[in-house]
Amino acid sequence: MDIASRPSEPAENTQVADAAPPPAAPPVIRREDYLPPAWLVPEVALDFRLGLDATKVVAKLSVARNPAGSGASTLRLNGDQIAPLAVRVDGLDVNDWRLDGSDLLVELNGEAHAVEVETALNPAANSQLMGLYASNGMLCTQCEAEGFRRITFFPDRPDVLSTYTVRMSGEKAQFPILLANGNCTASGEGEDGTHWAEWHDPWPKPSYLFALVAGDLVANHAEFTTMGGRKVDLNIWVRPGDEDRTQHAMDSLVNSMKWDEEAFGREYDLDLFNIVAVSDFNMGAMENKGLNVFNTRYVLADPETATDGDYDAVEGVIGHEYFHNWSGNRVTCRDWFQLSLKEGFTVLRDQLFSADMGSEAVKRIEDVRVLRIAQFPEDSGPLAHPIRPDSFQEISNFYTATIYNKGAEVIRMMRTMAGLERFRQGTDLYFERHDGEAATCEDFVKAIEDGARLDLTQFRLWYSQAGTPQVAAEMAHNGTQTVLKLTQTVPATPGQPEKQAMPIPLRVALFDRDTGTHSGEQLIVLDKDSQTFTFDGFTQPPVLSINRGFSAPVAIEFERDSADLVFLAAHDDDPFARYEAMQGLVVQHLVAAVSGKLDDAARAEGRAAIGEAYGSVIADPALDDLMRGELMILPAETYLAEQLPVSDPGAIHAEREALKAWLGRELAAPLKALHDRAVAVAYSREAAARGARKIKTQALVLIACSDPAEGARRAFAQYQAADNMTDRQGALMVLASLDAPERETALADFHDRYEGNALVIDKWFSLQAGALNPKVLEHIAALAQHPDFTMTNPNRVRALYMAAAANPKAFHDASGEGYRMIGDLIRRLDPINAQTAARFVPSLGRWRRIEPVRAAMMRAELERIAALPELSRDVREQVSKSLG
Ligand code: 0A1
Ligand code: ZN
Repeated sequence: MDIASRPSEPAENTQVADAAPPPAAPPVIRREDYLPPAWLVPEVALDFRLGLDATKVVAKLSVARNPAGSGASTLRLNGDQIAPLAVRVDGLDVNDWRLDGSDLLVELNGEAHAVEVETALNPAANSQLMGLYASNGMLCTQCEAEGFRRITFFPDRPDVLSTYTVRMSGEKAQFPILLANGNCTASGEGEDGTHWAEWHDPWPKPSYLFALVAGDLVANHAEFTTMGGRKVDLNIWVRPGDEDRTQHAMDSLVNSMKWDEEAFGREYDLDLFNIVAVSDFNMGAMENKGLNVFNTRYVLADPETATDGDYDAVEGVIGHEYFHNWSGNRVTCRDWFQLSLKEGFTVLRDQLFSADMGSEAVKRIEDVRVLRIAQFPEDSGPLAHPIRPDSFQEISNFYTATIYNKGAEVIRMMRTMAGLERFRQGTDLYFERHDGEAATCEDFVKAIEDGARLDLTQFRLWYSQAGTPQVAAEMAHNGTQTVLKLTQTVPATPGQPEKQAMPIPLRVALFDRDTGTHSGEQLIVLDKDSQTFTFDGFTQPPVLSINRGFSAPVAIEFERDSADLVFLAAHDDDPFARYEAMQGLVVQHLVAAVSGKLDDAARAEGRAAIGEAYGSVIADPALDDLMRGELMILPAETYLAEQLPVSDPGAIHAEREALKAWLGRELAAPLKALHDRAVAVAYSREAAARGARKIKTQALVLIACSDPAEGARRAFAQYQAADNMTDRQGALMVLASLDAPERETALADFHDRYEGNALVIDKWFSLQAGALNPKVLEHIAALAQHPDFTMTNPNRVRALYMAAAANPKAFHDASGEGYRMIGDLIRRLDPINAQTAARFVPSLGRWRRIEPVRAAMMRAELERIAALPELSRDVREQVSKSLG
């Protein structure tokens, strides 16, 4: 356990423990208070003597007064849970240093000095997984955002850029491989079975990009030659035995390197690129310069253990981290309020990359689905923040769907308005202007403005205003002209009661209902509260297709006949719009149903329209199966809840499940035929075979909803015949929700078959916790006691509890047991891993949008957490904002 979890005990490992309980309200850090650093650190040399439970660090900083700084003589070096064992200035021991909280302050008189600090760490006791920690016998680091200060005292802020030289030594048997950023410049044998290595990174970087890894690792090796002719050694390092599952990651890396040259003109800039997979990791992966550290789940993949979705995720995350080499590392952030500068842009880059590697249409639909499920609720809840926040208490809480995914959407809008060629001129200018700098979001917007020749004056509001704009559309037709009236409202969010109108680029097309065609798509920009747009050339009212390709991250409110949606679902030539029409059809129906607005006749009519559209999707020979699968996905319950000011999750769940069962009955024959057809397709990684696997499980889900016995029979057969994880997991997911004898047999088989494979055992936990089984809460409670469950591995915690929190049947159970379970988890996990614990708070924080009985129980859980005397800054911030 990390020392941070035992604040009252003496620091056995010399890490300092705070004796006092954390303050009730952690200090608020504000963007407007930014000041440049008084001191810079052009160079740093680190010496690590490595041990799993005792590591010694000597840091030598060459510091120089910042001409743009305040001129203060005090050098502030941030620290967190560490103590200075020795402090030297210009080679001499000094005693007049002070501690300010956990920061080390040293008075300096000259213009430049050499400052040396020694610290000692216990990586094995570091359960927070920030700073230097042990994972499966290896040592690794995680420094973003503020983890470097848990290793040594340093100006741990992204606008201090230094060149790093790292020496490390340790037992050769325990740590045969020694890695850090940049290139290995020397290595050798030491005494008593030790060895050492020296690494140098020529590129100045902020401390959050520092990394070190030591352990027993093997590499999949490849080479890449850049467009400028540089030969780059590529290595993907994993634990011995895992190397056979790294080829997809390697292919993805090579594709990423090539793609960034072609799409953005970005070339790699070192002779070596290392990726290391670790099994204990708080997030997905980390872009440390030349030494990316990855959660194993985004590296390891083979058909037997990884689904098609897992393969896509590996490709996307490998791309994302690689693209950070330019958008994040070469041009970094001035301060953490600018996080979306690197994250929003890099997410857009990884989305475009994945679209180019596979199906652009399917990728766009997937990205919008993620935005709606993860970001829309954030934007309409107590934790809403602009993509460039104005304040925070704990920066780790701001690695959000808003910063990442909405940030990407905002940049995508600039791209749409500029056109691809001019957007590229904008990004070229951005990289050229700011290479080697710590930049701001404003710098980015200005570069796009200048390079792409766009006026983004009003557009900057997208950076400062939170909340998802609602766009109400009304259409009138007078025989010759069609008038579209659009009205925007940006909802009030915490701290932002009043909003201004933002420019909203909308791709629109008007369809002639007789011919099923339109005369060309237009881009209109709604930039006032209310505006009308006039279209000629229609003798009868056309059918409006709006926000095609999801050109703006807004919610469109447009009352229309089901017949128009059925028309668009069948005829729209924009694949996203076709998906949107299907979604709209179901959303309109289910929202009316849960609002008690449907009598029997209206319900039957609504279902018939959905059934018709669904039937055409199943039958349409022009659709490929990947796209067919997208069109068959029903809107998520969280997205349905978003449509209502206050919702009853029980009613939403019941109505949605009833619709699934109805579809299963109504379309029984075509669904069975679809399943049979898909079962006959042999495994391959080609699009057609992946599409077949996707619709196979979708058909199975609906069959099982209407006819559980037939569903269990088919699912068990699919499970037994499976020669790949996509089919096996899909079948097991269906079985896990059923009360059938096959359920236990298949679950036991799955566990036996994959015992020891942590990523697959994670699936075993998730499938059960996410199941729509009547006994799901009992199952989760039993799984929490399972010998394979542990609170110290974030993947395992997420596998069980994130799946549970996302499962309406478990989380929103009318008893309130689901809320208690997540409340208990947060309390127990907080001392072990505060960052991961804080990620569970938003699910409870939605209470204001939930019907009163459940809302009271959710709120009570938050209050129970808030009442704890000792709480991390991470959880404290999320809970207090959720109650506030
Ligand atoms: N920059 C990484 C995300 C990341 C952030 C914080 C971390 O600390 C545990 C780890 C990773 C990315 O965007 O991929
Ligand atoms: Zn990132």
